[in-house]
Amino acid sequence: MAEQKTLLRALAGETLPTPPIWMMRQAGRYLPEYRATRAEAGDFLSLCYNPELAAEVTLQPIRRYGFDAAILFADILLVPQALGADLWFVTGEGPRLSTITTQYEFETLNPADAIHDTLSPIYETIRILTRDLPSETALIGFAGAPWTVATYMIAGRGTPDQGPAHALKSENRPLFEALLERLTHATIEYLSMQIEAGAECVKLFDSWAGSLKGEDFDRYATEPARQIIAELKSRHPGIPVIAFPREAGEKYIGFHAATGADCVAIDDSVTPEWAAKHVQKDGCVQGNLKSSHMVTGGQALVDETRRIVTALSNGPHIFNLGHGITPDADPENVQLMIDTVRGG
Ligand code: 1CP
Repeated sequence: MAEQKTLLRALAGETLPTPPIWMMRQAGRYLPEYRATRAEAGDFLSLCYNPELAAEVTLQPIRRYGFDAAILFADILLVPQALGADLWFVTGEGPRLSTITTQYEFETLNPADAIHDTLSPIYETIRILTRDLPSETALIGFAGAPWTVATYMIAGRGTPDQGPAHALKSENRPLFEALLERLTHATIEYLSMQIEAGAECVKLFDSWAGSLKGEDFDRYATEPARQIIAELKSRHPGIPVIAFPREAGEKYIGFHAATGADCVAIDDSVTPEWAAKHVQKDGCVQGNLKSSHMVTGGQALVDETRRIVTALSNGPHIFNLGHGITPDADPENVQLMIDTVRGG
């Protein structure tokens, strides 16, 4: 019964004796079996659009570790591609996209509801996973939040300070807002189809939310998340949503209520004690072990894992890292983290 999956119980607000656990980027380059399947696929995007192989890499960390949730293998930048942007990955550097900085370029984009032709293999990956996942493992779908995806579309690449997106926001606010609105609608369409295909929960990654300050945060991080969550919950009553406004700091406070998210994921720049006091009172909290412990391991990993479990034990909690695991992580340290969470 779906209700008995531990991840869904925590999302419904239950305080469990042992928190469910999964890990951002759990299918990834730190795993030799991922590297092998990726080599078989050819390149990263071919892997994302190959439902059999994408399902395979989604399942690999579940087989190896028995995580309580699987996250669909895909990428937040598939949405800009489905909207008509060119997308490619430069080995060792990261993503590159054709840029949207003028009204003319914006008008070349497809309408929000025209994304499904490109994204249909992703929905097929989900259908395979609903068949092949163990019955106790929850399936998480995801998308990037509009602001974060826009930062890549405006700059044409990842940027340390999201400078080009901030520049467009101040120089041509109507165009910037039109782009965010297109992304808000595309994200609703995309996540809605993921839910119809079998995703039991969806997560909204706003990886660069922390660079939005004050009112900008409310307008471009909180408000799009609120719109997306309201529409998803109206189309799919009861669907749980995890929001991750990374590095939101004080803005984590009240984010559940302001957006309707069932769970707020926190990064490692806030302490679990602070989150227990200020954020968990409003609902489930996910996080927040530093990813570097997956590289360094040892007693520090055990101590910090126990500290997080204890600090967040009086309310609903999903154990996770504060951000994605890195390629240089040692797979044995992941096992040590899981054993510590489950074994005390
Ligand atoms: O070389 C490779 O194999 C590609 C590395 C990789 C992987 C494994 C990329 C490129 N994306 C992914 C998968 C991915 N991306 C998942 C799959 C599920 C899982 O977690 O296991 C998810 C949820 C994402 C989400 C994602 N992609 C985010 C949001 C989360 C975060 O990490 O902040 C972002 C910002 C991206 C963009 C992206 N895709 C890939 C890279 C290297 C980046 C970051 C680029 C940059 O800012 O420089």
